[in-house]
Amino acid sequence: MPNRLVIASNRLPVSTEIADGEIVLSPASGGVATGLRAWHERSSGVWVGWPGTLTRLSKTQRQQVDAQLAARHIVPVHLTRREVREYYDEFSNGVLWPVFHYLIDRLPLEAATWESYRRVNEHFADRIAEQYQPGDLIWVHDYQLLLVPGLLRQRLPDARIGFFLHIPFPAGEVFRILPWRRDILEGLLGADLIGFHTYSYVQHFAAALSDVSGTEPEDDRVWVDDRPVRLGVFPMGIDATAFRDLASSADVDAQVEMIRREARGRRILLGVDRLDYTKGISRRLLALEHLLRDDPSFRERIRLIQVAVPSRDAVPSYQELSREVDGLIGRINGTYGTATAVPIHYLHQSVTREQLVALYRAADVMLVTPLRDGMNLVAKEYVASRTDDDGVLVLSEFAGAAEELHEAVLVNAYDTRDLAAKIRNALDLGPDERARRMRTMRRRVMAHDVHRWADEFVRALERDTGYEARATPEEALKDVTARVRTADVLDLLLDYDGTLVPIARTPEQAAPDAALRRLVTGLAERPRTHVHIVSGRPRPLLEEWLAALPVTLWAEHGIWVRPEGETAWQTALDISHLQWLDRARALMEEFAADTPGAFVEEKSASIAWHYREATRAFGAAQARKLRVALAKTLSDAPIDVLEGKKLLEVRPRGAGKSIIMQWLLSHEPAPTLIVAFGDDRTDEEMFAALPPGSVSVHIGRGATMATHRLRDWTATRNFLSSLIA
Ligand code: ADQ
Repeated sequence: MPNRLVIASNRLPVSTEIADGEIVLSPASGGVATGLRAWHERSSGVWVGWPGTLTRLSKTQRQQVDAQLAARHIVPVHLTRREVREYYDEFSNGVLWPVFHYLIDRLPLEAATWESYRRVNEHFADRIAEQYQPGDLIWVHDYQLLLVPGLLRQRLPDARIGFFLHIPFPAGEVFRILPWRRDILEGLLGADLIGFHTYSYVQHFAAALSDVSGTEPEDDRVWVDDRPVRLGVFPMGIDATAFRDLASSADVDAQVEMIRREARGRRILLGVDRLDYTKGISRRLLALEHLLRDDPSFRERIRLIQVAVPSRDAVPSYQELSREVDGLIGRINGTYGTATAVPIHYLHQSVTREQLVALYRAADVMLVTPLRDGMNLVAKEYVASRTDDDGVLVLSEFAGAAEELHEAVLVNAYDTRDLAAKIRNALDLGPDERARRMRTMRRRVMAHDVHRWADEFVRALERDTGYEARATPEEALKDVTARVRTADVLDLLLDYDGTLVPIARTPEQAAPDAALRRLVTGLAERPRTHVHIVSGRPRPLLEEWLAALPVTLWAEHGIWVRPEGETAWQTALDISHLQWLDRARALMEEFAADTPGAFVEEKSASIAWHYREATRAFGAAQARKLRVALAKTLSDAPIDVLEGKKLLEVRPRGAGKSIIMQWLLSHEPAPTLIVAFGDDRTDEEMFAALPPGSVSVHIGRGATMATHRLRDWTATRNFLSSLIA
């Protein structure tokens, strides 16, 4: 039995019409609707969305609509006219759409409708939360609902939430323009899985996170506190078999025949788009104009059929575009038409699926030339319909589909000259070459269809979030408490920063508070218990903070030890050969001077190069170079070069928190139980060296070899307090 799937999208998979006073719901034919319908039905879940403006309907009619929707497991989010204008027209389509498609000059000077956008996203989150049952998977769609995952996370902390973006995620530099950039990222990070059409969009999203919120994604995930948010590539497909089958139907055959006859020997170019300024229709027309002007023979040889579905008529820039396209077509037809034919046949309307497939099959060259497009399904529909292995696809480099359809004739859709040249190339391709390219693309489109897309996303969402750590969760520490109670000699190894106190920006902020001092003293006063504070900090600081407490102090990751009851520090490692330090320092300082934000930190027997304040990519690149330079310069020295969080460290070979174990086992009384706590890479070295039967506790998220895990430093303190009681 699959999990129930709760789908949320701005529009619903049905459209509402009134025929003879009766309400009729008919299935919508869009790609998303087709892809998800199967899951919607199979999982007996619900679909939450806006049913369109129903204010023209009477109250009884609206109740009828709601009842019919309910029968189809659809939950409507009704919006007022004003909400539709502000949330949908002005904000989603007037602000987000152009920015996500890199058309930032289309941004209105002032967009005051963010509040409305947020409120409607809240309506959606409320409706979804009402429907939610434990175990459900929630799948939220697209740019109209960017805040919904975060709003849902507040309402349903444990829900499994997925989000898919159907449009491009723009480069970080472009995304940053949005005044609400932080809110948007936070909204998205409410999800467990965020899906994009292409890998480039994932990279852009990762860069935006790093630039805007300083969150650093690792490979395919980013951590929000201790919750991983996975980022995935799910290129959307089409209902490929439906297109293939329709393409070979007799009805379509007849229509193809008609379209070709009507073209009277001219080669047919085809454009099929929503009338949207991202689709590159105007430049496509200009390219055609170049062809007709530069080579008059084309006037008798080609015809463009341009189908444009009216779209978003309420948004002013769409009205402008409509006028622009009308004007261009008028000019070109007026100039290059003859008494019997015009070069452009323009249909400003929606056509049926059958007519669409007939056009695809009749077209010698399909022009898919958006300036930006998340994926572009028209390109795939054309390929799936060409069961005759003929036809050429001219495809914009800036469509997500270009990352999959390499055999298309790829074009820079901004460059009208390039476009004209590529149309010529396309017309010149021989039949064998056309067949070879089309066959390869068709195999891909048939295999990666919309059903596979939906299945893969839902499966990924279902899968465990990949908490790759082997540590058992917090509750399991109860067994440890019992073992601690009965231990003859207990040694507690406590890392300091991140384990007992939160990670702080400055050393002053990391100083121990009174409660911590009491806690550590209490632990040390337990019978047969030895407490070790094991830190990477230098000796003077630890002394200042903790010297008065009855504990053993370890500084610089175990290089120095100050045993309980003594005042002098001893070295736990031979550090009399530190001649390499000067060379390491010189190199690190040179790199720091060349890398704004980077700095060198020196301790008594080690030296580190920090780059957390440097520009992200530059800092990382410089660190890679420095690593190579260090390895070369210090090849003869007894050292290790370690990589930490935004730092490179050089230290004596063999140094590290693992040293502590040799010391413990060679000093009386030897422990019968060791329990070690830590939060970072240096603590993993300590865990690795623990004798069998010891307990290791990792604090926080992320991969670890520890046997147990605690949520954060407060949980560590609570647990330690329970050992005293
Ligand atoms: P759209 O911008 O709508 O989708 P696209 O992917 O091309 O762009 O889908 C358009 C759909 O409308 C196609 O299925 C097409 O057949 C249909 N269509 C277009 N013109 C038509 C006409 N005149 N008559 C009938 N049908 C017509 C958004 C993103 C895309 C992304 C999809 C899916 O902008 O980049 O591919 O979502 O994620």
